[in-house]
Amino acid sequence: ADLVAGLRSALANQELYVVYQPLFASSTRELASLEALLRWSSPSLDEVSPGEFIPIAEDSGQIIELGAWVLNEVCRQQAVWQRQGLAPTRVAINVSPLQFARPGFVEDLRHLLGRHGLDGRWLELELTERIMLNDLASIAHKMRELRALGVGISIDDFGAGNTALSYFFQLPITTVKIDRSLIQGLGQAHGSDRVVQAIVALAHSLDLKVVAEGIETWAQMTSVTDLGCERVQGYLLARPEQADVVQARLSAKS
Ligand code: G
Ligand code: G
Ligand code: NA
Ligand code: MN
Repeated sequence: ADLVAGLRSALANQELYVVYQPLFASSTRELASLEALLRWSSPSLDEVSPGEFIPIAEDSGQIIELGAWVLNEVCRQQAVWQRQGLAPTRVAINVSPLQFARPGFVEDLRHLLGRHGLDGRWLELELTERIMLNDLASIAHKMRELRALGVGISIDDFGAGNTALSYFFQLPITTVKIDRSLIQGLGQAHGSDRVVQAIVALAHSLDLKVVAEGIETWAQMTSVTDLGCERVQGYLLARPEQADVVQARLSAKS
């Protein structure tokens, strides 16, 4: 299938939408924030997963347009929810390294926030270690500008790759999301408990919040809570949900 041509018409024909997966406080299980996840419902290809089309969009350069669409869509939705008087809740957005590397990235985001009348503190950007392909000084500069807008910055899929921890901790990040593969290894012989413990200790020494992602069992839930992860996310607790389902959660919270 020609996914590149498909993506081109997806943008034009409104085949893209965003779902939101809740994150919870591990101690109280209260809703803490949301992660926006892109979906593509193609009439000819059915549901194509982002795991499939994001890499293609990165190769073709379409990720810039797609990424801009997601940012706008999330800001629009946030503004709608806030106008309805729902409890303001932060939404995290996955950002491709190519999108983040663009010279106008922060300026564009500033304008977007202004256009939607949204305070930057209701947004968070999720970046992976692939961001390190860029020059560290320029990454740090952009991150400082984002923090000045109130925008949170999390490192996604942390522990999945082999970038030195020390690199990340020179950057003004706010949150570390521990990769699902480490969570799945908890409680097993030669498991990842000590690695998670070390990440949590380092993160807390730098005042960073820790999210355990990919929680699928109560055993994992208990482990990560005991290990000091303050936020949890995963199919056990909630799947990615359509905006109207999330809206009901927000109403219950207000
Ligand atoms: O939602 P799902 O588990 O199928 O996502 C698969 C991958 O696609 C994940 O790595 C996720 O971070 C990524 N992804 C989902 N939505 C977006 C998006 O809006 N932008 C980018 N750059 N990646 C996304
Ligand atoms: O790379 P990133 O962490 O952004 O990937 C997010 C993807 O992980 C989403 O597409 C989401 O559907 C998926 N996901 C969320 N929770 C779970 C879970 O508990 N188990 C698994 N296998 N995938 C999950
Ligand atoms: Na993510
Ligand atoms: Mn992740």
